[in-house]
Amino acid sequence: MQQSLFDTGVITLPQAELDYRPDFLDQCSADGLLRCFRDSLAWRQDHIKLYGKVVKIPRLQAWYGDAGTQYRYSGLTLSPEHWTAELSALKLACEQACGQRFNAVLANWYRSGDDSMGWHSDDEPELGRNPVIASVSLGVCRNLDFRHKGTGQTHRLPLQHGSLLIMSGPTQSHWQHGIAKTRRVIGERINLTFRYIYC
Ligand SMILES: O=C(O)CCC(=O)C(=O)O
Repeated sequence: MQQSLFDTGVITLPQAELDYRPDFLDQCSADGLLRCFRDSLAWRQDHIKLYGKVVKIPRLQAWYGDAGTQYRYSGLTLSPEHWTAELSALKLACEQACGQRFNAVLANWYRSGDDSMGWHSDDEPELGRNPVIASVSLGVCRNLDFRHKGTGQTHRLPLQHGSLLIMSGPTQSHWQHGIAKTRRVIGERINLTFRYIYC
């Protein structure tokens, strides 16, 4: 796995557009938002069917958005909770950073190194072609791994507390991404991916 500990700004990978901003939020705001989201979002333990068996997804998640935005994956459909003041403010900051409107956010809470997210692309039809995804990370640093769908090339990007990663252009068509389990990490992490859902 190719790894750069110091990726910042535009990350050059073939058929991807990635812009990583480690200092998007200052320490104090990032600490406050981590506490606020952990304590106040409508966290749910969802289940999916995997090889015919119903299993817990290995993290908690929450879906917020405008009326009518739904999140569908692996046979699961989430209806949106109403925006909170803190989520709306963070959405606005992401919109300003990306020059793009968002109308929904998926929040994931990785309670420890045992929680993870499997390889996938954010390529559901309701995201449209070449979606812009703004990904804010809070809490312990976890590695986001990328794998090219054609060549198998990989890249590892550690996502720091308070950082913003913007994925855009053809990234979702050509790459998968995921968060592997780790024995190293004991702390928690919350990630928020702001999206625009066509509904
Ligand atoms: O936790 C992360 O950084 C990844 C989240 C993600 O892949 C997603 O929400 O689709």
